[in-house]
Amino acid sequence: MQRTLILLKPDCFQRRLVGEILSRFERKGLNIVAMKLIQVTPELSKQHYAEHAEKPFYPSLEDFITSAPVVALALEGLDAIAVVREMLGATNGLKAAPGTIRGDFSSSRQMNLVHASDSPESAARELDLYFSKEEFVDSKDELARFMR
Ligand code: FUP
Repeated sequence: MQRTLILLKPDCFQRRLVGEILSRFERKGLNIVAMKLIQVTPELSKQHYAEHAEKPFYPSLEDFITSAPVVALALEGLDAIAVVREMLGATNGLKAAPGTIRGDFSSSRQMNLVHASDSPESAARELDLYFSKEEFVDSKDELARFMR
């Protein structure tokens, strides 16, 4: 089992696509093991996007990611990191294949709706950036004992 860090970005929140996109992850069989609504600060953005900090597009990216709330969540499942990246499609919504989240809902390179960790190393780093240990729940079926 793997865990991966997902951000439903400001465009997702403002376009009221949060439910639609969470639903896709749930229907795929991934478990939500942590989730919260937060406002990303410039400091958090710089940590999150450290690898892009010197790129020409970074100032605009920071402006965008801090512009409105995001939903941060952790998904758990078999091969979850690669499975979620497949579900997102290419970074640029204009190039993402139909059927993927970005392919179906985004026509922008910057406003591409969702962030997802791209490797086990970035997942570990990003999960740590957004969640403390206490914020994760056990994904096993706690309701089984209430079935009657
Ligand atoms: P991804 O892993 O698919 O989120 O894409 P990257 O890590 O390459 O880029 C991070 C974010 O920077 C993307 F979500 C969109 C933004 N970006 C731009 O705005 N312009 C670019 O030329 C490349 C990326």
